[in-house]
Amino acid sequence: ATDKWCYDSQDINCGPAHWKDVNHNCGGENQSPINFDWTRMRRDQNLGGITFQGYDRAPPGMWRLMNNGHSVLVQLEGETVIWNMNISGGGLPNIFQVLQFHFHWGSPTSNGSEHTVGGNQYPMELHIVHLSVKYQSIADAMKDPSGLAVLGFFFTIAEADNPNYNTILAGLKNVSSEGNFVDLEPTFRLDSLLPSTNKLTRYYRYQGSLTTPDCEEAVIWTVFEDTIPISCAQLKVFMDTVHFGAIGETPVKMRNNFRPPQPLKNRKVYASKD
Ligand code: SG4
Ligand code: ZN
Repeated sequence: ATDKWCYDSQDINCGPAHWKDVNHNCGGENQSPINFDWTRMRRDQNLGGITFQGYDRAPPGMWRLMNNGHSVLVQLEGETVIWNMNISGGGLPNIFQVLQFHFHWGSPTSNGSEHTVGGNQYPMELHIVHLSVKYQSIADAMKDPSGLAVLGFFFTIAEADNPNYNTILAGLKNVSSEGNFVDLEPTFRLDSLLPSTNKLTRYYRYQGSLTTPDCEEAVIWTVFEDTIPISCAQLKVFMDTVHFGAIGETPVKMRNNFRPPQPLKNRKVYASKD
């Protein structure tokens, strides 16, 4: 076994088909992402609205934008618990604190979401990763099927730029290589990055995993139907500005950093009550 993995499906040494050799979790029974297929979903009347706490104010500290070699992520600096940004309700078994958010995208000629709906892929997908208040660290939470809650949002192409993404887009030039990071002015609210509907009541729910090795089956997934608008030009900034690989390595544009849908196997997928 090797610990090297990559997104290139053509690469038999490190591509997604090889991830189960990096960690056997990646060949497990509850892997993510999946395709959402209406014929295999059931509506659950207990899946009402999710309560978002602290999403509606600029955080009291810095957002840190980082290139981890697989994605760009934005992490809350310092003790996340004191930020008091969390989600609860909507059938979640606990309160889950915001840890970080990141993106998966495609190329100028192909879409790049991880989840798909009726076989259709979207241009980009946002993941907001939350940690159960039962745990102090992500490492502890990884052993519990309800340790993490990740919210997924799809992007759709719009004519106009989405100005709420300007701070992040402007920061990308500072995280061009793996390991780069930059602190962003914490002027934006997390909810400004989300779909502009005021009630996010339409979503899919299932039990799954992290979508990168070690593919731990510790995630309650919630993927929303309402989408986030972004312009082609803005999407191109992700595709052209950040790279796989550290400084000194041959820079390869970070594109197509998504895992393809995994078999549903014995799982049930639920649709929210609305
Ligand atoms: C991305 O590579 C994130 O940057 C990772 O965040 C994240 O890992 C990984 O995706 C898997 O998360 O929501 N797609 S996902 O299932 O959150 C973790 C970090 O490396 C552990 C911090
Ligand atoms: Zn992700």
